[in-house]
Amino acid sequence: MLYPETNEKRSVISLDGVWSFCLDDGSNGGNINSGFIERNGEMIAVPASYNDQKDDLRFREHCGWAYYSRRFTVPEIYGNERLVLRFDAVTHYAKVYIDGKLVCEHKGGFLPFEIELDGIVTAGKKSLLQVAVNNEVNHSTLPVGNEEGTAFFGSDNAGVPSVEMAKVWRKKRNLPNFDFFNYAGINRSVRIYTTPKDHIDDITIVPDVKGKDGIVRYSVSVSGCSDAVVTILDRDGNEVARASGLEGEIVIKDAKLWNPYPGDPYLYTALVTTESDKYSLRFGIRTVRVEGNRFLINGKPFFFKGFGKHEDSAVHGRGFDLAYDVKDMSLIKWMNANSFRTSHYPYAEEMYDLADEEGIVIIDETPAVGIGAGASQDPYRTFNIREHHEAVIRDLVARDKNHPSVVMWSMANEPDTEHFPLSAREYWTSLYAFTHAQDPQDRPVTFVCCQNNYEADLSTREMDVVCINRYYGWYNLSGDMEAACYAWNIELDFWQKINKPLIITEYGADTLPGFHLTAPEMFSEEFQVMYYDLINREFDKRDFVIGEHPWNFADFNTIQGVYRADGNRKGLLTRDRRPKMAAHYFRKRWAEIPSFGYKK
Ligand code: BDP
Repeated sequence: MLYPETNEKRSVISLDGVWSFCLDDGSNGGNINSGFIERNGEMIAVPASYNDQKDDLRFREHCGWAYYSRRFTVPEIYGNERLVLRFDAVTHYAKVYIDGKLVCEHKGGFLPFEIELDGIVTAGKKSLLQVAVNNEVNHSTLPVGNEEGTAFFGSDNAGVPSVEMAKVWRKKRNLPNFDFFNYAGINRSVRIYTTPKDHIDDITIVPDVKGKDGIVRYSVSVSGCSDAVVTILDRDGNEVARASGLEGEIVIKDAKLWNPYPGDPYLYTALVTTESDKYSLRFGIRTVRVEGNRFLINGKPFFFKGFGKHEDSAVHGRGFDLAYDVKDMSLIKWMNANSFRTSHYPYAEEMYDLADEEGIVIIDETPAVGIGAGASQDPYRTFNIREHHEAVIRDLVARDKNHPSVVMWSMANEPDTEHFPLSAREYWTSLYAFTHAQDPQDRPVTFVCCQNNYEADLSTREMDVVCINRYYGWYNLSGDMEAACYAWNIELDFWQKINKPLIITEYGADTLPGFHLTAPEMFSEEFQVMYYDLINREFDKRDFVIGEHPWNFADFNTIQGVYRADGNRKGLLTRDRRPKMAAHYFRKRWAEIPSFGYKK
């Protein structure tokens, strides 16, 4: 799927701004009741989550439908163009109405969807756009919500079994099976873009390297056009190669490769023109491959220094904020990191563009978090998620396939693979094959595991790279770093025998900025540094540990509960991006660890 672009043939009309908004009172069920919306409408900013824009628990805790509404007019000059309405992300379920007519439904809160406006909107005439948004999470959504009545880290049940408690709750509520706030609404931009009627639908680029040359296999899908010319421009805009045809192979002599930070992330532009349309796509030439227990980028062993992150900031919630994205990129480089995982959902497309530009490597994750955790029945047989999971992977790959920064797909975070190991293995290995088949670049595929009984888990070892989240020294063996390092070594002995590359995708300790101790105990800044320093020394002894991603880049908001004071505090940075001592610790450590060749 192409990102909207303005050029000689196309233009973009932004529908971001202040919309009218109201929460459902349970009576409308996602259907548009214009009287209700008009009576209750109040101002809301788009894009942004609605939860923290108002000073009222009703917005924070809302569960169910909410309605957005605004009017727009497409300028008359676009009368002969194809018009497409694009939502970059609406969380988690959207019903889109134009002039009272339902024109689209979309499930999944983190990927774009589009509506062709031909026959629905007339240029020069005012239209009414209304969006019903549902934020419910359950056993058929990704991320997964709990249906049995237990909130993750929640404290509602005060001694009463939560199943009983659920019966007496008067209010419908979400019980997320994940540890980030269930921010909802129109979280990313809304636009109408124009293209000529005969147009380019999609472009796929598959780069390779042969000796000194770059090889670019491409395909262009079109509607109404019969041919395409692909011109490759270098960074300065000079033509370096050209081909015609809807698919083909282009050789770039003495190509410059896209290299991770602090190397040069060289980007070329593929300028695609047809009889009527034009689109320019930036891409990089690089290879990605797993060999033995190495992760090779451009044939060289790469070491992942970076983070699990979140899209999370004050007021915006999970709403798109370009300034935060630019700032985060700057901080990633400031800490001498080279990578991050889009934990626990696909991020805004603009972030991947920045990563391409800066040479920051991405592990691209779906929103499949919380599958089965704590479930009493086999989730792979009882949850209705497979079809949706495949749709999300298909759309994720279709959106992000051309980004050089994306080097691996993560199908999920922390599913249960321990209690129903055989059906888990069947689910994950078949989804692994499905994901590989979707990707024209055939990047490595994984999911992120967090099973205390890792020997019982039969799925993680089947992935291209073993990714594990572990909290020895925090949730278990709390504060006892000697025992934590011992436990790490027992586990690493196990993974060593599996003989695959391993990335520690999460480890961390909640830390209150400004809380200092001379003898480091939990929650102090000194403890966080000690925790990482002692554990990292153990990782350094193992060649197959090819990456360390402390959890988390920054403090973030989550569901309230006895484990959480003002959110999850495991950030190396505060929520407003100020460094804790551990940020300085990693900045120094990673300055001495090269992106390539750290582990031979
Ligand atoms: C991990 C989860 C992550 C949590 C983290 C924590 O993957 O989403 O925020 O634990 O508890 O298990 O801090």
